[in-house]
Formats: sequence, C-alpha cells, structure tokens
Amino acid sequence: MATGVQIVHQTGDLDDAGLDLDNKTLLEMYWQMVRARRTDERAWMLHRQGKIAFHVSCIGQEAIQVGAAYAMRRGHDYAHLYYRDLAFAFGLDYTPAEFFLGVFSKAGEPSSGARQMPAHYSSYQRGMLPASSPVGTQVPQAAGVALACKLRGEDRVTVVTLGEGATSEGDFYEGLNWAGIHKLPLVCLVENNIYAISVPMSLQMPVPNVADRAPMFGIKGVIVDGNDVLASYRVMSEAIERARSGGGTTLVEAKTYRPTPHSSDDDDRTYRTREEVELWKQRDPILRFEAYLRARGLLDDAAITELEARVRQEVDDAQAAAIAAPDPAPEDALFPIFKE
Ligand SMILES: Cc1ncc(C[n+]2csc(CCOP(=O)(O)OP(=O)(O)O)c2C)c(N)n1
Ligand SMILES: [Mg+2]
Repeated sequence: MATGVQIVHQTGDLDDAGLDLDNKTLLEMYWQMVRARRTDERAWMLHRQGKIAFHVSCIGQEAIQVGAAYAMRRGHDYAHLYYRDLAFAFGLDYTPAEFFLGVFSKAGEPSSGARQMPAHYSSYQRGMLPASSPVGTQVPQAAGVALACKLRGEDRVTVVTLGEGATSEGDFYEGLNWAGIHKLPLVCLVENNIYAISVPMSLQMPVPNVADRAPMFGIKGVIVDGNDVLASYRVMSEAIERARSGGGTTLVEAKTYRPTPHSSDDDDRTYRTREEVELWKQRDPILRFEAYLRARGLLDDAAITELEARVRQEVDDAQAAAIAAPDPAPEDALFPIFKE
C-alpha cells in the first residue's frame, strides 16, 4: 500500500460529489450536530448555575464527529472515543438522556454507572469501548481490539479518536507502530483543535501536521477540514473501507478548533486572543452545513425553527429526567469492578 500524506480538503464550500448520502441522511446528520450543540450548551449553563461539577465540550468539533460516526457501520464496528466526542457518541446512538445522567452522576448512567467522570462515552451494546482518563491510552487498546477482529476473521473496523496533544504520549506511537506492522483494520482519528489545554500545537510537535508522522508507521496519512461534515464523512468512509478490505490503518487528521475553554475548569483568555476565537467561529461547522443545506433547498427558516423546538424539548426532558433520577446506591460503588 502507498503511504504518505494526502491533503484531501481545505476550508471552503461543502461538496457532496460522489457521496452516498440521501437527503434524509443529510438532514439527520444536521439534526445530530444541532442536538449535540444544544445539549452541550445546556451543560455549560448548568455548570455556571452551580448545578453540575464539570463539563468538557464538543462545541466546534461536531462536523468531524458526526461525519465519522455516519461513515461507520454502526452497531457493527468498534469505536474508542475520547471525552470531547459527544456528537460522535450521539451519532452512534447515545442519547441526551444518557449524557445528562452522566453530568449529574445518577444511577443508570451507561458508560460506567456514574463511577467515572462525565464524558467517558462507552456502551457495550453500541460497540463503544470503555474510555479511560489518561490521554492516549486508547490507541494501543484499540489496536488490540483491531488485532482481535483480524485474528477472528471478522470484518469489523475499529475507530479510535484522540486530540493532537495526546499524540505526544508514547501510547500513540506504540499503538500505531503495532497497527502498521500487522496491517490492522484500524482508523486513528486525531481531532486537531490546535491546543492541549493551554499548550499550542507548536509546543507539542515540530512538524506542521499530525498526519506527517503516518509514513514512519508505514500507514497512510490523510488531512481533512474537520469543520466540513461532508469532507469528514468522505475521508472517514474511505479510511474505514480501506481498513475493512485489508488495506490496513489510516491516520486521519481533522483540522478543527474548540471555541470554548478546554473544560469548565479552564480560562482560555490566558493563552489565546479573542480575535483568534472569533475567526474560527466564522468557520462554525453547523453554520457551514446549514448554508449548504439551504443552497440545496433542503432547509429553510421554518424547518430550522421546528428542528430547534424538537431538540430543545428533548434536552429539557433529558435534563429533567436526570435530575429526578436516583443517585447510585453506595453498595454499587465497587461492583462490578471487583467480583464479590
Ligand atoms: C496521560 C495524561 N496526561 C495529562 C492528562 C491531563 N489532560 C487531560 S486533557 C489534556 C489535554 C489533551 O489535549 P488534546 O489531546 O489536544 O485534546 P483536546 O482536549 O484538545 O481535545 C490533558 C493534558 C491526562 N488526562 N492524561
Ligand atoms: Mg487539542
């Protein structure tokens, strides 16, 4: 297989040429992005009201996440997500109701029974592998899952995600080295939002692109505009198809940005200018997809008003249900982590 780095798409108008997405699916993807955005905004509000302890945001990164989720065979392929992947999780059928159980740490929370911090998206039924807090550890774990699929002769692909800062960890190198040697059915998606909390990318690596490292693992590297949902879908579909058909691992780098602070514990005014944040807000992935759908005649003001009302109702209901839900029972704290 040819290795090297391919730059597929730069910031610009969205383009659907050759994509297998019908109108219904396009509108569903838009809904998923708006649903994640409104859920996320509600979490920020609840935090500022002192009602929840912590939030880490997906805002600004919805396009690559929804594009990637829809490129997967959902329910068949495996996903090893990281904390910023709320929109990705929704794309894999995770719900706002489950998200709010997490931020309120209530019984029935599906990822870990509310034992972990929020945003550790996991779901056995949906093939979402258990998330760990140390960044980067998911890469060798996902490589192991991909190896197991290969040894069993299954046609399942594993998609693992992380931030560009997490690629400074040894786990990233070990996992992708293994994936390259064994031509694993793995897609490693790096959501490059330029910052690892306060540390800019230039202090994490001396190369301009994360994907520049792909050739050293003997795998293909691809760079995509991660704020363009259609380009993201296209690149992820190709990488997943390559993995499924025996072509091995791809390192996909999605260029994106988080306009919010790193988490509810961060003050981003200490390390970046407001002008920079405003510039990226003009490349907002939802606004860009909306412009495309309007130009295609698939969306208008009335449809947006209806969709926003529907999303708001779901978010309101999910929040209310989580507040009303019981706390986990104290005796459940250690089980099933330790066997009785
Ligand atoms: C091994 C390890 N070191 C440090 C941390 C603390 N930490 C949590 S998130 C984060 C920044 C990660 O940045 P990046 O990978 O770029 O992802 P982003 O948050 O920007 O999406 C750090 C340093 C951690 N969780 N694990
Ligand atoms: Mg980052």
